[in-house]
Amino acid sequence: MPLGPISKKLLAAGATLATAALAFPALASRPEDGKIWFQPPATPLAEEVHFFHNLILMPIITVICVFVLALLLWIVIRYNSKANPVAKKFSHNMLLEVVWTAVPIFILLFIALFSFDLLYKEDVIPDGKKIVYEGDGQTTSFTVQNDFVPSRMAKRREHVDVYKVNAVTGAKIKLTHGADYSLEDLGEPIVIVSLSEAPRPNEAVEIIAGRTRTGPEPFLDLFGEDRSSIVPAPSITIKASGRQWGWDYSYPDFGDFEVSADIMPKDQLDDPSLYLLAATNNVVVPEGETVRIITTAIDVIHSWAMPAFALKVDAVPGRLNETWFRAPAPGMYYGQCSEICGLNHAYMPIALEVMSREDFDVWVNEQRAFAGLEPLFGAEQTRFAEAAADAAAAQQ
Ligand SMILES: [Cu+2]
Repeated sequence: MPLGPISKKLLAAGATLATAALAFPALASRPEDGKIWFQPPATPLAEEVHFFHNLILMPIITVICVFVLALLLWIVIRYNSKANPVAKKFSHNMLLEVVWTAVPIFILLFIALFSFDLLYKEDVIPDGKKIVYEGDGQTTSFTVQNDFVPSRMAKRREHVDVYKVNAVTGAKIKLTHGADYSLEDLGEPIVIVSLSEAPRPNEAVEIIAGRTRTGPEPFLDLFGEDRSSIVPAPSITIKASGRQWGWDYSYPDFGDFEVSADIMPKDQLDDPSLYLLAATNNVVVPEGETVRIITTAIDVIHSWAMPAFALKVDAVPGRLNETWFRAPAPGMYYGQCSEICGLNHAYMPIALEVMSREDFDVWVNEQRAFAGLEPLFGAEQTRFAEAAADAAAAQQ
């Protein structure tokens, strides 16, 4: 059904509202005094959560509140004992009862469409895989092993993203399905990606296959650009253990060294406004990589929360919960324990530092040294050497 001018206007107003809400004054990724609303979203998934809140939930809640208030006022004015001294005696109205049961069901189903999608994304760890092919100026056809579990196989064109990367500058361009490439054998063990133009020798083709796609997509396919992308599987797992009163982080992929984070005392802070947010140690992750967070607790239930990532996962003794995020731009991101866990609940800050992979490797080596372990990353073992090896392996 084509949209009428009024609904088009409404949608445009909604899109403007969303842009305004998303472009709220740039704050640091931390709570600030006197502010309301969310912290700005730092990850694509957080942007989706904001979209759900700002453009789906808020309008529905507002309409319901205004409607119920109007009904109440109407009844108070029209049917009070002065205005309506003789009340009618009927007690049922079939049509009305069916309507007031059915309408809320449809409203909830509509909300569920969006919210189940988000819940699923936050709960299921991404399993996307990235394959890089060097261009040779001739080859236009590339293959992807579709070796996921059957329910997670690449079956639709949304399950495969293709980029062209300039090997010299590192500039990355997302290619368009149909115009720049076509996909064959989706849902089969090997998917074939055919480019309309062969990548040159100084170019590479990056293919990402997987089912977890995050980031804003055009609203109803009408407004906004498509900034969504498939999320690669986590390259790092961090275990966060809550305890009264702090967090212990261990890095099982890098020798299981542990970092303890307690509250930074007020008199040791350079910036006093960071009191209750800064910790004695930061939990550190590398920029752009997918991080799996596993939470547990050693005494009572705590909750690991990072508002800028729209993440909150309970840390329950004797149990492991997990979630994930894609590390945003380098910087500090602050959260706090978000389950009332006892007397010093307010004194369990979560300070997360995102740094470049090179700095992260140095940090890992330092932490391993503190734990009495050999360095893991040497000059020849950086990410670039690994990436080059991967690319070489993929070519064979
Ligand atoms: Cu706690």
